[in-house]
Formats: sequence, C-alpha cells, structure tokens
Amino acid sequence: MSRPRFITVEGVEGAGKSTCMALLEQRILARDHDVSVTREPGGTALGETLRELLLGHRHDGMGEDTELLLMFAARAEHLRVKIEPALVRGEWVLCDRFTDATYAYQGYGRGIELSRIAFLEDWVQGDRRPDLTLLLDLPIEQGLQRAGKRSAPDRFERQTLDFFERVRQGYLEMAASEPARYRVIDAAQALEKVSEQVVTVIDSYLDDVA
Ligand code: Z5A
Repeated sequence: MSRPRFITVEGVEGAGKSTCMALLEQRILARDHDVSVTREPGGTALGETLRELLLGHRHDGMGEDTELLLMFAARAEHLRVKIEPALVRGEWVLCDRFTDATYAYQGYGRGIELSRIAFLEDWVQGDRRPDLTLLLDLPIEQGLQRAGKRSAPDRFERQTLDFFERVRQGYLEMAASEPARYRVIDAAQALEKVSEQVVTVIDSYLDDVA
C-alpha cells in the first residue's frame, strides 16, 4: 500500500471547507485508508485553547507578530502530538487549513514579510509539507454572505473586504506557483457542482498514488 498522504483544504471564509472535508474523508476511507481528520488553528487540547485566544475577542488588540507566533505555536504542538504520529501509524491526515493559511492571512492579509513566515515554517515543520492542497476559491462577498448566516463574527471575520481580497489573491498566487500540489476548486457554484469537482480531484489523486 502507498505511503500515507497529508492533505489540506484552504480557502477564504465560508468557502465550504467543512463540506469538502467530509467528502474527502469519505472518498479516502472508501479506498481502505485510515484517516485522521483535524484542523488549524487547533487539533490538540493546547491548540484548541490557542484557537479560542486567536479567534475570540478577549485579545482584540493582539499584535500581528503575536498572532503569527501563536499560529505556529499551535502548529508545532499539532505536528508533534497529532499529525506526525498519525502519519507514522500509516493514517492519511486531512487538515482543515495549515501553513498556507498563515501565508494568506498573516502574510498577504496582515502584511508580514513572507520570508519571516518561511523561516518559521522551516523551523517548526522541518521538511513536512502537504502532499495535496485543495483551494476552494470564490468571490469574497459570496463567502462572507454564506458565513454570515451562521453566527457572531470572530476576530478574523471582522476584517475589511480589502483584507479578505488580499487573502484570496494570496491563495491564488500560491496555487499558481505550486501547480503540482494545488488543485483550485470553483467554490462559487452550487453545492452539488462543488462536490463533483472535489470528488473528481480526490479520486484522480487516489488513482495516481495507488
Ligand atoms: N487562520 C489564520 O489567520 N492563520 C492560520 O495560520 C490559520 C487560520 C490556520 C479560523 O479558521 C480562522 O483562522 C480563519 C483564518 C484564520 N478566519 N477566517 N476568516 P476556520 O477555518 O475555522 O474558519 P473559517 O474560514 O471561518 O471557516 P468557515 O467559515 O467555517 O468556512 P468553511 O468551512 O469554508 O465554510 P462551511 O462551514 O463549509 O460553509 C459555510 C456555509 O455556507 C454553510 O452554511 C454551508 O452550508 C454553506 N455552503 C457551503 N458551500 C456552499 C455552496 N456551494 N453553495 C451554497 N452554500 C454553501
């Protein structure tokens, strides 16, 4: 059997990542691979506590560097406690957001130099990078409209449209620069059309690595 793969799902707010994650898990399980499903920020007890600090409003004035370092602190723990052990056990790992989100939000969005993020990426992750990344892309207004139907906005959801536009363009730039890893899904379409694209991508990936 082929080595376990590390797959991430990225996109702006309300892109439909949760739905996509469930579908990916189903398709991978159908090929008899064990799957560990997780998310960032979070995925461990400490990571989930950091997530509350990062997303909640208790620390609304948090500095940009503090935010960046907390993302990577959560990630270091996530890799140590969950992701690496799962891969060693032979499980595929499916993660809702990973370091590309840091490049997109803290880098392109907040304006932190990408080279600083790359330094932390190398430090915290060593050689670990996702094998495959699905980017769910859609216009910002459409995503915010979908997400807005749910609950009170978190610390990120309160950002301006300009911020989210930079995040979206950042993701598209990363996808263009790494076509072998990225698959861009048109997430503006109706749910069943988005699901069809996701199934096509993951089934063909599973065929390729079989
Ligand atoms: N963040 C960061 O800054 N740096 C980092 O390094 C990391 C994260 C890792 C939390 O992430 C925040 O952390 C995130 C970036 C930052 N903030 N923002 N923005 P998160 O992933 O937990 O939070 P999120 O982006 O807010 O997730 P989300 O809003 O839950 O998005 P989603 O999972 O993509 O959406 P969804 O729940 O699947 O769908 C949203 C709604 O739309 C739902 O009602 C669906 O039924 C509906 N939907 C989904 N697809 C469709 C279609 N195709 N048509 C119609 N309706 C649809």
